[in-house]
Amino acid sequence: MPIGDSELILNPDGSIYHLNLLPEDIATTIITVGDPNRVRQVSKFFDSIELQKEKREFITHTGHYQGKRISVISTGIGTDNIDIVFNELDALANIDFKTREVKEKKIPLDIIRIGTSGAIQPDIPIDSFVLSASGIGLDSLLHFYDAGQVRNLEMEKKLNDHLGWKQYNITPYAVDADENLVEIFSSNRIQLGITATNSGFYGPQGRTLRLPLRIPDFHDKLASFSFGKHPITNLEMETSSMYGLAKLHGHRSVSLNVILANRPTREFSKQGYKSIDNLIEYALEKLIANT
Ligand code: R1P
Repeated sequence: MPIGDSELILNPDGSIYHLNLLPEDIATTIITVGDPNRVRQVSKFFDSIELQKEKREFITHTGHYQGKRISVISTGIGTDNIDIVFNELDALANIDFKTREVKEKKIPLDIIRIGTSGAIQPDIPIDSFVLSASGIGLDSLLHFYDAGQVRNLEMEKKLNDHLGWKQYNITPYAVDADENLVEIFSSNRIQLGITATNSGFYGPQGRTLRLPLRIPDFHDKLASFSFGKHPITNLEMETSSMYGLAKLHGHRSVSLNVILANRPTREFSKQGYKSIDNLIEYALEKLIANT
């Protein structure tokens, strides 16, 4: 059955609705960044750029870095945008836009997030790097998909028993990163941890400006959880849903973050752009050496 016009939405030029891209516009190795300005910050390292397209917050540059074709695309902020970006990237790779049928032979993508995040453990230095071995979703995105087979149900159970947040109608999900990509991007320069993702920056990450919060021990509960070798190291807004949607579609995904804020020590980076540059260079180097 062809996928209907209202479900797979194409623009008049045949490009996919939000990303504004044609199937040939993307590489099979894709770097995602939250901030649209960060696309330029990544592609400035490329040897050549063959394509630049954009619509809304979704900017894409495709080019070559040391012989490897790479696309870098901005997702904007949050898991709602990750839903759009990951579904549309998969459609570009695995749906025939002419027949509107899913292709028989699937093309797997490698999707690497280069993001920024706040640490919730006091000993994680500002400007250091964290690699998310797993993502914990305080957001609800994955609950809308039949995702039982890609979730880490053992971690979920332990976490939900530990948090006891059912009283607030919060039931986090957990998904692991792709194991091969974790290995590829690991080194003594990057700390492995569990990343908690939520659908907001202030209350949903335990920040108070003027509004009182509902969960008094939000950070303490998260920071005192560990599973296997790792504690929850950091909070941001994309990783859990990336891991879930990548696995469901048969793609590999890993999330790397620069720690710009340390929440327990109340510090914030004074050299954010430079530290992000350092993580971009680190990620590109690992990508070329190992994939
Ligand atoms: C919030 O300021 C944004 O920054 C972090 C959060 O996950 C959220 O998207 O990541 P990026 O810098 O990649 O956008």
